[in-house]
Amino acid sequence: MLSKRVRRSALGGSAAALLAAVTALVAVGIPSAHAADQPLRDLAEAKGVYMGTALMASELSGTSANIAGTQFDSVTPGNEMKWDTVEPNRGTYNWGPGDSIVAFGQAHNMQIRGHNLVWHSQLPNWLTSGSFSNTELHSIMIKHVTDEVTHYKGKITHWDVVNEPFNEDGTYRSDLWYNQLGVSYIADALTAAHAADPAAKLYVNDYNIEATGAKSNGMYNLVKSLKQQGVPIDGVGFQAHFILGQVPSTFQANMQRFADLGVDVAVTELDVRMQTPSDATKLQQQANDYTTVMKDCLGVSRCKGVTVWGFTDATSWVPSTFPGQGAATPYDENYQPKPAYYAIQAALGGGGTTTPPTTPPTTPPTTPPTTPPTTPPGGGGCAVTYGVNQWNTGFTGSVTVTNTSSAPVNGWSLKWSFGAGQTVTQAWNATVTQSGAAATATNLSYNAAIAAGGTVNFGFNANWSGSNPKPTAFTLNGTACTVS
Ligand code: G2I
Repeated sequence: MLSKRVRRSALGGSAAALLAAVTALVAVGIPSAHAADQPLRDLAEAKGVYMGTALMASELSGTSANIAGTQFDSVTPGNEMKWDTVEPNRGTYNWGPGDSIVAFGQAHNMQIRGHNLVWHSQLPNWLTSGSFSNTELHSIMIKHVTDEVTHYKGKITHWDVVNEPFNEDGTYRSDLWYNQLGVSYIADALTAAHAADPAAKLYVNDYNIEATGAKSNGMYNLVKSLKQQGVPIDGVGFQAHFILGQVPSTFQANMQRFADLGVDVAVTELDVRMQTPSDATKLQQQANDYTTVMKDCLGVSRCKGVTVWGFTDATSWVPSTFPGQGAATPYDENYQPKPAYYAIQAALGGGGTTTPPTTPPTTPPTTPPTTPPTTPPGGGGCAVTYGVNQWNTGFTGSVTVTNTSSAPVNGWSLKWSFGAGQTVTQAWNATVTQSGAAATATNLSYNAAIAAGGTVNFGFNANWSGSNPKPTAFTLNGTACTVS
């Protein structure tokens, strides 16, 4: 209903009508893309689960690092612990990339999911073209598993020990491992991993096992048999690489039947891809899909957490693998949260309730302001909206800066003063520095320009105690802004 109204107005081409429609959206409480948010990780922890993301070593600084460290409490290396990276030559280990993910996770108090030890893909040439005997291949596998798990002993909470062992029909995948070693390679890899780090939770991980069906049955029978043999298996990872609108209705019940075998379950690589470009309807469907997955996990007491396979469309694996598809993650290519982000937040019990209204009260003040606005109407300047979502001793600040002048801004610095000792700890979409009460946000390279009439948004996390008054004055490049 609402989106149709917006579409008609936009097609009509009238700026006034579009503005009215956007105002209507805000007035009915649809969150702006930058509504202040309690981080997903805090919400997840309150529910007893973790909220994770895959990250690549190239994402450990700047905006991606800020968002990942702020919003997620578990990290899975996208590629950095795979065999081709870790052991590019036989017996020679390259720990640097994986270590960088571990260091980031530790610095941000995250759990770390090790991914992965034995897989059919991303294997080094020396291994795939070595023509090893079965006995030698077995010892190569055991040594690799033992050495990698030992290197990360005590640092990895969960290991994907065996990745993607099944065909779609539930038979074992015809790969190097199964073809030469038979199905016992799975038990042997798990046993070696357990010997190297008895505290790590050991998983078998696969895709297209989310719905009940042949492939899921294959995994089910494997887990059942491993448990019966006393093989150390702690969990099953459901990758959950979904297509828009196709989250299987049996997902929760399927996870539950695995849990009933006595193992944990986790959603390990969630994304929901669509034909690009995205539009409001698709993004809403995607949000619904994310909601479903979150609820499915929360509905199974042994579901330990959900990991998204990359949190931003900027670096998702999807477009290069499925040309014409993408937009699969909760943040867009500009690192702005999408409806899917808010869906995860709401499913975890957050959002809305503590967020102040984004629109001013409808009743005007009884007395007109005695001082004129600092910026004359229509004159050059800026407008700032400052939103807060606070809890215990922390809060997320969300700032929108509009360039109300008729000239573009190239490079910006926004200054304000905190009234009660608030201290910024992290920021995204800006660099925020603080000296005593004085805070300064400066642009990052990708959002330095603000067109005339344009806006930028940034956010930060901060500590507070006692009280948390909103700043009352902001300057943009030295010019006072109006504040709401
Ligand atoms: O394919 C999606 C995921 C399915 N489940 C297992 C995951 O490990 C897998 O992750 C993806 C990574 O996200 C991609 O980043 O695995 C792909 C390889 O199977 C990764 O792609 C590779 C590219 O194919 C290489 O060309 C590239 O050099 O990433 C490499 C490093 O950027």
